[in-house]
Amino acid sequence: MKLFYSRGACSLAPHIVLAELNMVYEVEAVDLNKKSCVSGDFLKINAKGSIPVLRMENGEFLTEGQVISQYLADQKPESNIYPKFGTTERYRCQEWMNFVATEIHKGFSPLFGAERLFTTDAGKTECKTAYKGVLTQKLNYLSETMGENDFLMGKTFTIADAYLFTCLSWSKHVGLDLNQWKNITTYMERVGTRPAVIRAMKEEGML
Ligand SMILES: N[C@@H](CCC(=O)N[C@@H](CS)C(=O)NCC(=O)O)C(=O)O
Repeated sequence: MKLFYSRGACSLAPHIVLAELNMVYEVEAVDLNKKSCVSGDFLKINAKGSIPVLRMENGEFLTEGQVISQYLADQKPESNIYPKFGTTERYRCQEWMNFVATEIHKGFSPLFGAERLFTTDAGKTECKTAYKGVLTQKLNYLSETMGENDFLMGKTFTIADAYLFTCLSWSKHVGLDLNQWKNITTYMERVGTRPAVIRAMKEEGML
């Protein structure tokens, strides 16, 4: 299997999942500005132009990070990284995955995109301030709900944690100080010291 990624981007989440599952995999970096990679024109791999993309064992390409992580976890159901089919926990995990995708991941997007989307400095600043406010509300909710739990699902690390950790690691790039949420900073340290997380970050040249 091969994961197409961009350093530190949302593709880090399935990368962490690959490492957590100790799968045999390769990674290939994508230049998102040029839409190119060593394999050639990235748009031929994913016409949507976005990472992550997984080339599965059968040679097909699978896109959408949430789905890639679920697919990978289902290759090793004994791993506990994603609750078993038919359990309520599985839907709780999907509930977190969807929250991270739509509220946290896409909550960060305007903070990165403001430079491109707005022409005036005032517009850029207003956009960033507004979206930092929205993200702050989501993180208030997250901090209160997680409490002092080790992980989103309680005691067990799941694919939702790989995704949340990835998105929250962007805070430093957009001037959002996580120190205002002690539960979240402790969580980031806990997840950030997992061997598989360190491995994936090293493979992306982040450490
Ligand atoms: N719907 C996709 C979105 C992934 C996404 O937002 N990827 C970003 C990086 S974090 C990207 O590739 N941006 C470049 C682009 O879309 O041109 C998913 O959930 O996997």
